Amino acid sequence: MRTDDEKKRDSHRHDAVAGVSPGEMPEQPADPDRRGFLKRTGLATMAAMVGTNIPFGANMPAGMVPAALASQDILKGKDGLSLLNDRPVNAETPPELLDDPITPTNRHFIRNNGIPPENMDPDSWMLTIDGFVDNPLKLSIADLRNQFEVVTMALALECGGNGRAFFDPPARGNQWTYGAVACSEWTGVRLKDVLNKAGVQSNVIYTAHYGADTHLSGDPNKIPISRGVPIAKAMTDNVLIAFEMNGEALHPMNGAPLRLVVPGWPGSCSQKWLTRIWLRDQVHDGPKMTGKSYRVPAYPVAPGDKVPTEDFVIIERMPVKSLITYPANNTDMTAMETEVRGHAWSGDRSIDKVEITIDFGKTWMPAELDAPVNEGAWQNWRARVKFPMKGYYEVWARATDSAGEMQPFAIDWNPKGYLNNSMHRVGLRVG
Ligand SMILES: Nc1nc2c(c(=O)[nH]1)N[C@H]1C(S)=C(S)[C@@H](COP(=O)(O)O)O[C@H]1N2
Ligand SMILES: [Mo]
Repeated sequence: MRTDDEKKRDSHRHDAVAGVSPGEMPEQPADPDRRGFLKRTGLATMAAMVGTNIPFGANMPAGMVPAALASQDILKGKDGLSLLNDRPVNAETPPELLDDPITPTNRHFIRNNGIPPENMDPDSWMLTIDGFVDNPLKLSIADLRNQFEVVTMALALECGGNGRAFFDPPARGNQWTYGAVACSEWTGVRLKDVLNKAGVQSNVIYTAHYGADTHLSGDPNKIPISRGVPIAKAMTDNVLIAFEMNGEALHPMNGAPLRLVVPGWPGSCSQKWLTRIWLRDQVHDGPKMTGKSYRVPAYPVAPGDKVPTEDFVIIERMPVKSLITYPANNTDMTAMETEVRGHAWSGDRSIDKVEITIDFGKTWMPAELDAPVNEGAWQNWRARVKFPMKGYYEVWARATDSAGEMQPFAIDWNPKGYLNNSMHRVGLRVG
């Protein structure tokens, strides 16, 4: 039995967790071992771990993890990401740290809806393929490697809510700025090949994806997220069931040991900690598929408009967008010229051109643009700019895709703050 005092301290602890209302908090912490460890850890040990004494340590609620340690631990194997939330973990990458043509694992953002599983053992991991298939399959990761062609592709993943922070009126949810996007190199097997082996029946219209992460509430009957895609998308060549990221095992926060990678569509389609793909004869209706989740109004709305739920449609491809990764915003530079570079992408399409301006959009110059290394990868671009005199400049970039769609200057507002593909602006003090 816990004493009242302990209960009070526990509820205090819950109140202190960012982004989760106390009502949503589990009765039991998700990671009892770690909690137990910290409970047994005295103030002195905690002080040693943070590297100095903790003057108000006696006031710390029972079981509280010092925030400085929590983020180090959560962001282990990541470098320079900003933590938006620690329960669930959400972290984005500042644009200037996304400068590499292929995003290293330590710079790949994290977007969790629930609590990652404790067991991520690749040797015992099993993937089930079932529903309307001729031969339901149960495959280990070794089976996937042995029975199907293993491919490596650079694939762009962007959260549907990337850029939400710039909506006005604001939209609730993670306040992503620019960095919930990445293009790492993924190794795995084509989803299409696995589905063909299972034998997709003619009535299948949608996939349904399941992972091993658990609901924030701690309720084992609830799952944090289960999304799917139309079967035609699932059968394209660049949708992978991946077991390696940049030539190594997946990072635990990026879905180890097995995940889907569905490039060009909202990141939420790319189920992490993947355990099951269920083939359905209806549009999937799992958590975060229905209501207003990952949906936008079927028609343009004015900022602040209330839109009835039945007028929302599921987001499919992500819109044309670009990012300036060099120089960083707010750079003081002595030289009167610089290279400007970044990436551009558009779901299921390629980029035709990227243009930049240094005069607030009066004149635009084309950037040099690379072809994608494969379908589904972002495209790298660069330009040389000369500044006519000392002063403050903004570099803006805008991409146009193969269907002729161009990034807008201003946000196309929607109630949940998805799909912000407005131009990226970088401010520089020159000379
Ligand atoms: N099982 C599971 N898969 C998931 C999620 C999740 O919470 N649980 N989040 C999704 C969302 S919303 C995004 S944007 C991507 C993010 O992938 P990343 O964390 O590897 O960057 O994972 C998707 N897959
Ligand atoms: Mo997402």
